[in-house]
Amino acid sequence: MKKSFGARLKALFGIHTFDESFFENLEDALIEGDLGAKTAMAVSDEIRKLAKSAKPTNTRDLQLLMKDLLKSKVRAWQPPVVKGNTNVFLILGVNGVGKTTTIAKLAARYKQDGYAVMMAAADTFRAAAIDQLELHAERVGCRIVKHIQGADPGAVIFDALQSATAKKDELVLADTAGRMHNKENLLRELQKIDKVVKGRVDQQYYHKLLVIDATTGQNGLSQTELFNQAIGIDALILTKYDSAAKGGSIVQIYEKLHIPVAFVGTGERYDDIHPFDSDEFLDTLVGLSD
Ligand SMILES: Nc1nc2c(ncn2[C@@H]2O[C@H](COP(=O)(O)OP(=O)(O)O)[C@@H](O)[C@H]2O)c(=O)[nH]1
Ligand SMILES: [Mg+2]
Repeated sequence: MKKSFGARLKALFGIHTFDESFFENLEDALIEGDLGAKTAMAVSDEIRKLAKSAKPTNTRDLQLLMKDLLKSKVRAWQPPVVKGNTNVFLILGVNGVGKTTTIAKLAARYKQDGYAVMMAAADTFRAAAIDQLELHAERVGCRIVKHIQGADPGAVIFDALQSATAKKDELVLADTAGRMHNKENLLRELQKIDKVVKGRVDQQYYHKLLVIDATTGQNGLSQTELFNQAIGIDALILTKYDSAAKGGSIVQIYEKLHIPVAFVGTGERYDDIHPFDSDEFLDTLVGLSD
């Protein structure tokens, strides 16, 4: 299991004073924490400077310093869901990151909060994907609009939005494919879906949420760049945060693309989803809370 960043810091501090090798090791620890080489270097450089003036004398001081430094590099933001309107969350991400599971969790959460929720099965690539979503809709007790496998996802979304308007659903959670015969096909398909939604839903009620898996580390950035370039991403959902991985990739994503984090997934149960809390996230990342 990957040692937590905080544990590494503590170990580091035990061996070294703030000498060159300390900062080199710190940089390595940051890279292993998925902050990315560039961010890791910038952070360790800043800490080098700060350490000169602030003179931390123990690990906790250093952790607090680091937290302070990282504060401007993460942002929490939850998309608003406006009652009495049809709001749309388009849930995006590569295969296996947890899109369908996240939709089930969000459906349960917003239903509990009193919203009329509906699911749209626009991952038509595999029949199993539609069945999986339908099972969740039954369990959560919400409506679902689906077509058959291989159907045009844009048409599924079109029908879903029409039905949502007619039945006064307030939140449409749209599942999408994470894999197709090739990447270009997938991105083109997502652009088509995006156009369909934009044509029917006002921008303030439409949010594109990219799911990234905390355990895939650095890939989070390249995935976000890809989807963001294709259709624009409003916020991230970080899944599998219950694993050993602490999701440092969201720091480099925010640094590079200024995309905030909306929710964090912490398991497979319906209530294992939480609004992202940047303070809590940073405490865990630098090891202040373990
Ligand atoms: N531990 C854990 N597993 C998750 C989480 N979110 C999703 N999963 C699991 O990840 C796997 C893929 O999820 P799925 O929703 O089918 O991914 P999709 O391909 O993006 O739709 C499933 O086994 C889920 O149970 C999470 O927050 N924590
Ligand atoms: Mg799925």
